[in-house]
Amino acid sequence: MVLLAYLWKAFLATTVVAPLTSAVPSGGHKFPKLLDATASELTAGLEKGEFTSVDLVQAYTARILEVNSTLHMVTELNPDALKIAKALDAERKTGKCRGPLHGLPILIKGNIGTDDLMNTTAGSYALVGAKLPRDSTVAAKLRKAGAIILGKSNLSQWANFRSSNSSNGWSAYGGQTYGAYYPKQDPSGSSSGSGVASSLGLAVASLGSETDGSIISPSDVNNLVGIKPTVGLTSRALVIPISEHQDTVGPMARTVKDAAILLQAIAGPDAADNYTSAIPHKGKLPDYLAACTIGALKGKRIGVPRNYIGPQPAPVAEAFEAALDILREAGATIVDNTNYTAYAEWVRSNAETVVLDSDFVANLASYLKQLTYDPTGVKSLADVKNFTQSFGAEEYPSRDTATWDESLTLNVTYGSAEAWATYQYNQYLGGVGGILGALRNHSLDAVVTPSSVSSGISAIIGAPIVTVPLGSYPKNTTVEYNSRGNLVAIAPNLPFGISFSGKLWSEASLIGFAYAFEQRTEVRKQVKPYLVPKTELADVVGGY
Ligand SMILES: *[C@@H]1O[C@H](CO)[C@@H](O)[C@H](O)[C@H]1NC(C)=O
Ligand SMILES: *[C@@H]1O[C@H](CO)[C@@H](O)[C@H](O)[C@H]1NC(C)=O
Ligand SMILES: *[C@@H]1O[C@H](CO)[C@@H](O)[C@H](O)[C@H]1NC(C)=O
Ligand SMILES: *[C@@H]1O[C@H](CO)[C@@H](O)[C@H](O)[C@H]1NC(C)=O
Ligand SMILES: *[C@@H]1O[C@H](CO)[C@@H](O)[C@H](O)[C@H]1NC(C)=O
Ligand SMILES: *[C@@H]1O[C@H](CO)[C@@H](O)[C@H](O)[C@H]1NC(C)=O
Ligand SMILES: *[C@@H]1O[C@H](CO)[C@@H](O)[C@H](O)[C@H]1NC(C)=O
Ligand SMILES: *[C@@H]1O[C@H](CO)[C@@H](O)[C@H](O)[C@H]1NC(C)=O
Ligand SMILES: *[C@@H]1O[C@H](CO)[C@@H](O)[C@H](O)[C@H]1NC(C)=O
Ligand SMILES: CC(=O)N[C@H]1CO[C@H](CO)[C@@H](O)[C@@H]1O
Repeated sequence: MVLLAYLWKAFLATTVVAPLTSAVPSGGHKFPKLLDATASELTAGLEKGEFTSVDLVQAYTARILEVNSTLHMVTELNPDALKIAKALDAERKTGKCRGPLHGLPILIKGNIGTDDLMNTTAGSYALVGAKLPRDSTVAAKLRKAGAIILGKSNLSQWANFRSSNSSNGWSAYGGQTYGAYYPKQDPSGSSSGSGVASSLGLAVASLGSETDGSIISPSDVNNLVGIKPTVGLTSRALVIPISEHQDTVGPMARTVKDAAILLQAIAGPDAADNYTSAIPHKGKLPDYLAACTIGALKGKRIGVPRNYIGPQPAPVAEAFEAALDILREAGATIVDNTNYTAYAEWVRSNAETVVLDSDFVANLASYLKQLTYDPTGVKSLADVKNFTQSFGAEEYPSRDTATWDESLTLNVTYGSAEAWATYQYNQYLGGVGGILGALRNHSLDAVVTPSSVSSGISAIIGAPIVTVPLGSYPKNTTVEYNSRGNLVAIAPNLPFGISFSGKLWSEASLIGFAYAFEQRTEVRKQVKPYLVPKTELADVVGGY
């Protein structure tokens, strides 16, 4: 193990990751560095009285304001954050601690509803000023766990369900988000701001949402751990939807343990989202933090679906093969070529598009119906489309509404027999013919893939994925742009990750595997952003 771990680090240092810069400064610095600070380090400081939650809010706010004008990752700060921090500090003083998130600032994606001074817009001016009857369930759970909702992060508008020629991380309301590992980096999406903010230490961690790739992909390119939970593990009540069959809310954090803590806080049954009634064991959750053990991979069978992975860029392919050796070294059996038998059919299929299109029309209308105040009067997708096409800042037609045009002309109605048959076809493509078939036929505990390809097959069956940093592009990489030509899609230093994917409700196992891999490789700390905010706790403690 020592030898392989050593080789791995040498491999990263020479070929994949930018060379190690000087180590974290030592000597008398008692505050954790905010770029990498973990929930448990910050909690230890809070408990010892070295700093307060008010200090944390001040420091993170200053960091956000340092970089937001360049990266546009946060659209709104919570005007109540300091007040909430004060109350939680006071509570801690009386000896009450709500748990591992008590007094820790968290950012949430701009489609996650809050009943407070912040707007819930999905990045659209159609929803600025709209009021909700209450917090979304996940936001309410965060508050109950003692987290401070520090602000709303920018996103690909409508969670990337509007346009065929927009760009990742752009919304009319929040502007264009950029990643921090290369100037004008494509932040991926749609949880773009959550990814950039978490990665730069602008909060302890963040929440994103995923329909197909929107947590995993921005975690992949922003050097983060992302958990895409099983659909139904976390409530979607009062989260601006795309599809009830595929949407899920999950954490984006710098370490597997922090992601596990956040998942624990937001998961669980909710009467307002009946998909959560499918959580096994009568809704009793596993202990996700306890699942983080160094021996988690021992004796496990991990598959490699080569046809699904397909050809990869050389640096990713090399790092991925080296990662398989790390997994073997950690005690896992790698089962190669656990291919998906329905792969070619899946590639040809448009069943996912049909499900999302028909869900969106109905699910958006039910979301809008719940608003207690709706200043633009939008009630339906047709209204939202009309608003978007006539409101200048929405940049129509430069950014078109092709996805909606398709949803509105599709004649497969939500709830119809045809919609159900299409959904069932997806259950075959991703099930017997896809990841579930491979898991069963080869007696696997999980499959691994590069994170750039992990989302699709799991998305259509609502299955979970955990991504963890794997490496970054080498110095001699040629810069490539996205299709709109406004973002850098490939460049030196851009991070990429590896994903563990499993059957429904297997989060605890996947978290364990990701942790066992993370602890042996520690890639996150070796890949450095080009732009880092300078404010640290030392700058704010006692300074107000
Ligand atoms: C961040 O920048 C965006 C784009 O300029 C802006 O819309 C937003 O208000 C800024 N957020 C904060 C918190 O300053
Ligand atoms: C929410 O939107 C309203 C209306 O534009 C604006 O006045 C308010 O400042 C926004 N809230 C925050 C926290 O930015
Ligand atoms: C689930 O909830 C939706 C909306 O609240 C409702 O229309 C539907 O009938 C419920 N389904 C079940 C199986 O309870
Ligand atoms: C799996 O897929 C890969 C890549 O397409 C192919 O080279 C390999 O032969 C396949 N193996 C099996 C067992 O199907
Ligand atoms: C479309 O929007 C315009 C301007 O906002 C409004 O005048 C018109 O009535 C709307 N049309 C429909 C069909 O909603
Ligand atoms: C996006 O697509 C629309 C509709 O086809 C087109 O009018 C517009 O010019 C396109 N935008 C860009 C930047 O190419
Ligand atoms: C949808 O439209 C197609 C062609 O226009 C037609 O063949 C099909 O029967 C329609 N389906 C439904 C459910 O109306
Ligand atoms: C799993 O085995 C079943 C039964 O033999 C087969 O139909 C299916 O294609 C297999 N799926 C995968 C992904 O191997
Ligand atoms: C970058 O350098 C590596 C190792 O020297 C080499 O294998 C690779 O071909 C180079 N890539 C480019 C794009 O020049
Ligand atoms: C609310 C707000 O400040 N919106 C800004 C979002 O970003 C765009 C483009 O940068 C600005 O034009 C908006 O004013």
